[in-house]
Amino acid sequence: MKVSSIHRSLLLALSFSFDLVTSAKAPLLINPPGLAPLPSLKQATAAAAAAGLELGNIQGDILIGMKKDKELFFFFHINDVPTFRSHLSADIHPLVTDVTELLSNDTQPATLVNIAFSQAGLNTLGVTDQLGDSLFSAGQAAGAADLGDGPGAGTGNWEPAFVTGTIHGVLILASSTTDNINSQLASLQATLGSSITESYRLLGEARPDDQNGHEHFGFKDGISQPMINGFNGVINGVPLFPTQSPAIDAGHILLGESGDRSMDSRPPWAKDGSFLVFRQLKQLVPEFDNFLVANTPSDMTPELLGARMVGRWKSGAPIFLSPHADDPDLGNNSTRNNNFNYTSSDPDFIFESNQERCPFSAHIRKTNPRADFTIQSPFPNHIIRSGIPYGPEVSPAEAAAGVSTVERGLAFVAYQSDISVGFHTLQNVWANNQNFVFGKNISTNPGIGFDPIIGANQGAARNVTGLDPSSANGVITMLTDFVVSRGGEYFFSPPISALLTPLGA
Ligand code: N7H
Repeated sequence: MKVSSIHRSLLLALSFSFDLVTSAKAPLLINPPGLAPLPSLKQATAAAAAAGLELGNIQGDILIGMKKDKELFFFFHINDVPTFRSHLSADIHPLVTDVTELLSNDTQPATLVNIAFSQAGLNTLGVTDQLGDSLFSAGQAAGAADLGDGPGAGTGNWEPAFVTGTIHGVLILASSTTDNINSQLASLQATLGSSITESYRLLGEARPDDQNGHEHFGFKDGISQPMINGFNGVINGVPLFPTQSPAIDAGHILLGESGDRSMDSRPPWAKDGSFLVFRQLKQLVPEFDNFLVANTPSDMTPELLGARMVGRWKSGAPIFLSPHADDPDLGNNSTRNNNFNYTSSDPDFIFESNQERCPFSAHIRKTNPRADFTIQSPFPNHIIRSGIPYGPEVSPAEAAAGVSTVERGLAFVAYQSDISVGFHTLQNVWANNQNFVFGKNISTNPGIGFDPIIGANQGAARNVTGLDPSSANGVITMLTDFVVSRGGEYFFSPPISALLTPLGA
């Protein structure tokens, strides 16, 4: 065992024995009913052994998903490279939380610590190896207009810190309390001193009470995630969670693993890292609610219109399985709420044209077309979503006026091994492209419109079809975006070993 591994194991054992003599601590992760299941530590260990995956070298946030309670994104700029590199090895490396630690309350730290670097950050650290992803290398601001962000060159609504390309890295701190996060951050800042400066920070918080696990429009989020071989996918030919999305090879998310399309061009030290797409997506909640009321066709309710825009009811129940009314039992049941692929055994159901159960443009169908997508099967365009809501609840005054006066939204995080195949295809090629049609629908449905939730047209109007089940070709024109990009950055979340070499010193 390497010295660094002994150090990490010792810390883990100490924190574990400390837990034994103190009262039960609050779990680090939330677990609202209906969210994508995590494996037990035993299941994950068996899956990893079968697939040859080293879960202890993978940063925890990559495979955990949208189950954080409080989460701080602390963006930083490196001023003093030698000092930062030595602290990265000596002080940050032992703290970084791996996947296995998060799978049991006994081994979870009080605060998850993960770290990732932009291309500018890797350049600053003197790491010259190319990771093999041109979007990562260019940085997110360079492609803002391409993502549909607007106005103008794309960065008009962006948070200034994201525009300049001077963010070198992000520390991700997550816990059950903001006090824990603040004390972990204070300790890290005391250690790192002036070797870094803060560029920007965003605090995410799971919503309270019955909205726990729901994003700000009110829909349960984090339900559908790809199952990963070597973690929660297929073990020795048997799916661990057979009613979930089909399992994909770990290399769709992790560099250098089976399924990574650019496996041969990755530097060896980057194996088991993942590209982290961060986006601060502002949500105009009272405006969205008003839009639903004002635009509901006479044969629908605002709730149904909203559900058809998303593809799920607020409870998480998929409209494809429950097309006429919400079904909270279905929404809460993770063995049923993701068990569909838009096909049906009903002989009257014409798959190529039927939008009665779910519009082709619905957000979850645009971003994961399931059996619609026959051009390539299985298709490789998958991401693990690990974001969290940010900003306060809508106040009674905002709801009454129908106008947002404070910012709230989704701190969107997506992990994948290829940004172009993952996030960028979902946003640019599918959500923003009103003429994109999936394999099964090519002949009958040219031009299904934008994704009504995240489809973006640089602030200009967006047409959406299929929202009214009785008029599939009817067009609803959306003059306002209810999700507005405030920018972001592309990062690389390295394997934990790389924090020693080549990133540390
Ligand atoms: Fe989306 N929403 O509340 O409407 N998303 N999303 N997303 N999203 C999903 O299945 C939402 C965004 C995906 O496998 C649900 O977890 C909001 C971006 C994918 O069936 C809900 C924002 C991208 C899925 C939302 C936002 C994606 C998904 C259903 C921004 C990628 C899984 C719950 C503020 C570019 C699809 C669930 C599947 C699901 C919402 C952003 C992608 C409720 C409000 C930017 C792949």
